[in-house]
Parts: sequence; C-alpha cells; structure tokens
Amino acid sequence: MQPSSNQQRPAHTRHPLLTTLCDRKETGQKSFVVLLDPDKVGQDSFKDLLIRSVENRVDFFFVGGSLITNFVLREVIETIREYTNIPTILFPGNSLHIEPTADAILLLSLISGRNPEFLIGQHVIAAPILKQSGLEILPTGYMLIDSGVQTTVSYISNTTPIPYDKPSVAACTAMAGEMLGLKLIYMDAGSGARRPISPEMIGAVRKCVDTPIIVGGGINSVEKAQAALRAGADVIVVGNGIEKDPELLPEIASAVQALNQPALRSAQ
Ligand code: 1GP
Repeated sequence: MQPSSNQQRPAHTRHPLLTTLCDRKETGQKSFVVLLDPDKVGQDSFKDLLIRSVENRVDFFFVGGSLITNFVLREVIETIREYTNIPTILFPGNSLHIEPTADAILLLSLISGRNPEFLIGQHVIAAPILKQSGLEILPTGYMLIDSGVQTTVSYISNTTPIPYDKPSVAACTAMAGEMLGLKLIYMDAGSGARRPISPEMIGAVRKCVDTPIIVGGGINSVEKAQAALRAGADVIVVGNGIEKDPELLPEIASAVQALNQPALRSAQ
C-alpha cells in the first residue's frame, strides 16, 4: 500500500498541535483552553467571547461536549475563523460530532469507564470518516472524576467516574492509558462540576505519566485554575465559569501567563 501524503510528512507537521502540546509540557509552559458551547453560536455573547479570547491570548479552543442539541459545528468553526486564528480542537461526545474544518479532534477513549462503546465502539464507526477528514487526531485517555453530582457526561456515557478521593485509581488509570499509547490524558470533573479535581489527584497522575495533562470541570476561579496548574496540569479547560462571569477570562489568562514567566517558573 502506498503511504498517504500525510504519512510522508515529518511528524511535527503531521501532528502540529500534539507537537506543540508536548513541547509546551517539556518546557513547563502552561496552556489555557476555552470550551465553546456550539449551542451559543448565533448569540452576540459568542462573538464577544471570541474577541476577548484573542485579546487575552487564549491558547486553544475546544468545541463540543457530551450533548450537542444544535448541529451547527461547521457554522461554529466558520465563526471562530472569522474572528480568530486560535487553533480549534473538537471535543466530541460521539461519532456524530466530527467537523473536518476544525484543526484537530480529541479522539477520546473513556478509560475511567467500562463501557466498550466509549472505549472503542464509537471510534470504529468514526475511523474511516476521521481518516478522510484531514483532522489532526489527538489520541486522548479521558478520565471522568466524581465531582459530587452526576454530570451529563457520566449520564450519557453510562459510566461511573473515578471517586474524588482515590488519586491512586486515577494514577493507575492514566498509566495504563499511556502504556496503551494514548498521547494526552484529560482529567475531567464534568462541565459545571460542583468541585474541581483535587490537586492531590492531579499531582498523583503527574508523577506517573509523561504525557501532557489536561484538566477541566468546575474551574470557576483564578485560585482553582492556579491550584490545578501548580499541581501538574499542563492545560486547563474553562467553560461554564466564563459563561457565568466574563471577567474570569482575562483573570485566568493573566494567571496562566504569569506562571509562564521564566522567573516565576523557576521559583515554583
Ligand atoms: C467540561 O472540562 C470541561 O468537559 C469544562 O468544564 O464547563 O465546568 O468549565 P466547565
């Protein structure tokens, strides 16, 4: 079989965002992701959020979620492109949430759960579509962590999250994911989580894997963002918090940029 043109390209151009995430992790540079809700695309607040994301140097957008009620992903990506050059990564809930005009997709294997559909089933259905799409594929071990209430993603995926106070379970799960070849670990307390993932659990995972670690769910203050980053998160994802309080975006962006100052980094 002839290799495709994608396979002939050097790895850093085939996987530009993965290369960026790994390079940033190696150099201790933290990243700030804003999670965009596709259901809000027509609203003025959506465009305003895009403009403010550029002003505040947001690193990446995630687009998606476990339940999308409006199938407007193409329009969402078009609107993002109109206002920004920020790389846009799909955060799909299932194999219907694929939009080839995005930059990349988190190919999530829900390794905290035991539902084969979200470990491999949806991936098999999506594989030929993804292969043709030209999207950069980001193989990601997705771990749901209990946040005190049942989240949409836990309900939809029909999986039990890892208990909040069991860092060793999270660490072993992440290790297994890395050994299976997953390139990123995403620890998620779920959108709007009552409490974010504990620094203890993030720290335990940090000690056990070399992949970049993404942390999200319930980060609704600068202090919570800083706690996750200091515990070992490389990337933080914020959605609900910014929707509720627009001022949080510049505040968290400044906190991330402050942590990325070389002098501060060496003092951490
Ligand atoms: C959810 O990690 C994301 O999957 C973001 O969560 O909306 O609570 O910030 P929030």
